[in-house]
Amino acid sequence: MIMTLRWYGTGYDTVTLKQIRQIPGVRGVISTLYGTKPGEVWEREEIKALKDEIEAAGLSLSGIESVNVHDAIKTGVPERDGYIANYIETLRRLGEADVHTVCYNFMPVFDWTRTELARKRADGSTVLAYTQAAVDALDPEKMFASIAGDTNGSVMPGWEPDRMARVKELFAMYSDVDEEKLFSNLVYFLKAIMPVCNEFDIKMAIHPDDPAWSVFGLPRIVTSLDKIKRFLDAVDDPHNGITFCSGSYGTNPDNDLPDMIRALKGRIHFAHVRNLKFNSRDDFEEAAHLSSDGSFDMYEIVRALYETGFDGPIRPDHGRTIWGEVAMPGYGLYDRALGAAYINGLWEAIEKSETRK
Ligand code: DNO
Repeated sequence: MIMTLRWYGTGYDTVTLKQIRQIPGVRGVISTLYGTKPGEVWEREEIKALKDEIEAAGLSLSGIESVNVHDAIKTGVPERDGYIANYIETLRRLGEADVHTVCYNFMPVFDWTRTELARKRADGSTVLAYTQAAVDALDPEKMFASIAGDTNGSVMPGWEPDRMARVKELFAMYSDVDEEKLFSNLVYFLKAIMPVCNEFDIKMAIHPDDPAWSVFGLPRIVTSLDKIKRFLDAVDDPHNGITFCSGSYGTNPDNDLPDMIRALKGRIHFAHVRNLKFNSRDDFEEAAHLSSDGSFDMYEIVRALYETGFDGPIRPDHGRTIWGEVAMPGYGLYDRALGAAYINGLWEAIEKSETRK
């Protein structure tokens, strides 16, 4: 595995490359051109500038999170073909720049959904949290306003204000898109992009729906092992793979995380490793990465990745906000650095105990 940290880019992130370089074992960053909009073709010069800046800091650009998919592709309207052509061109340019891992999602309207961005835990840290009751009671158009006050001035991925201003229009676009239609639109998209992925060895890593069930009645199709297997089989190419995000699949306690990792051997191209603490089935909060702080067995998760020969980029995921840091919720430096160190520790211990047998 290659240990990485997500980095939004100079001007967007409160964390610097210099700081990331000092986290033991972190070799690369996962980044994006944060200023681009879904559907745009990425400029070669901008890709190069991003890569050069990262490499000048002694790190590598280990993958892109995300090249976002335009709503026309997700909804399957006739304009999708033009947007798919743009997506293919962006992939070509990334391939030419030697980028081989691309994360994206196929969630309608909202990317990940949380109902609180700063829930206080007993240790005084603040974390992202989700309560189903809050979602049920909320008008989706007010979703953004309800959390906007806690973003610490950052633009949250998937929650860009101009996108949120169009929420009503977005819901209308998806009004006749059910799970089957969304699924076939995903398959159509993947079939179209596989040739360029093969040409440049680009591993596509779909991010799961978070939480792993329908919110506001919108369809969700990347939530469980059966559903993943269905779309991996529909486009049976090793470049069609997944981001294994423990915190997203883990929102549904019926998902056995280590078991899923084993079943998806070879098709996991990127790993997001984090822990959640369940207060009830309908209420969870993000915890420190350490197993005992939450509800997941992080040792078993990392062990399953190790045993299946996972060699792609991995990153600690959302951290708690601690030590007075002011950062994008979930994406501060301190707790993610602790997470990276912890995952590295688990990996080293597993590797040594396996190779010394
Ligand atoms: C949240 C992230 C997601 C993820 C996208 C991938 O923190 O895990 O925003 O990056 O869904 O496209």
